[in-house]
Amino acid sequence: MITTYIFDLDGVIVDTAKYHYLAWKKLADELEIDFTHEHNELLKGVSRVRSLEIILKLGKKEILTSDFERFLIQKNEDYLKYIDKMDASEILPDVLGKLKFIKSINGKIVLGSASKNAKPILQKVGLIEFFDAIVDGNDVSKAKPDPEVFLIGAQKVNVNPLECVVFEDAVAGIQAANIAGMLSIGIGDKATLNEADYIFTDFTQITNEFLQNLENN
Ligand code: B16
Ligand code: MG
Repeated sequence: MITTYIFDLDGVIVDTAKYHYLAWKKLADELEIDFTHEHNELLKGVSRVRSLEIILKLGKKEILTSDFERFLIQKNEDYLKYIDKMDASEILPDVLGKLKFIKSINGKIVLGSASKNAKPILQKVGLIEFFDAIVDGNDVSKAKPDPEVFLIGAQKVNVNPLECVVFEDAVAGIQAANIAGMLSIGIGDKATLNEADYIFTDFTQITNEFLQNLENN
């Protein structure tokens, strides 16, 4: 029986990918690296450090370790300027309705995100109170597809991974959920997320009955 609903953040609850893009784009321009929206897709669900490695590889640039650290800080400061302006209007369609429904059936709600900025973002959009546990980029040492982030989430609310369902927009996140033995639900493109147990374009396509009757066999 499913008792616990684990949500990824970026691409599932809010679309912060557009702000990551703007902040990375500014840095890439300064480094004279061509960085497009297509390139930004490669960074979804990926850690901050790995994201910069990918961008430098795209531009075939090698930099000093001290510059690497400085660029990470600079990018995050730029990103936080966008986050600071976020409010509840940025919650993706029907996420709030589904969180309320899960609470009404006494389901546990957990965040499982690679972002180190997850808590301020949830605070900004007014959703932090819904979460029984938050696991983010500050808590994990291994990135998705490693299942660590979701397994810690299950542990924090004292449930067996088999009782958990994960909502994810990134392939690596779906793989992490599957490896954890959790039910996986892809939010986004059917072809991209085909390793998920179920796939929906967004939460408006998911009924309350579906959420209540989920089983992990
Ligand atoms: P930060 P998620 C991920 O969030 C983003 O998809 C990814 O693009 C970003 O690099 C990562 O968080 C780290 O974010 O720089 O804020 O620590 O999809 O796992 O919720
Ligand atoms: Mg995501």
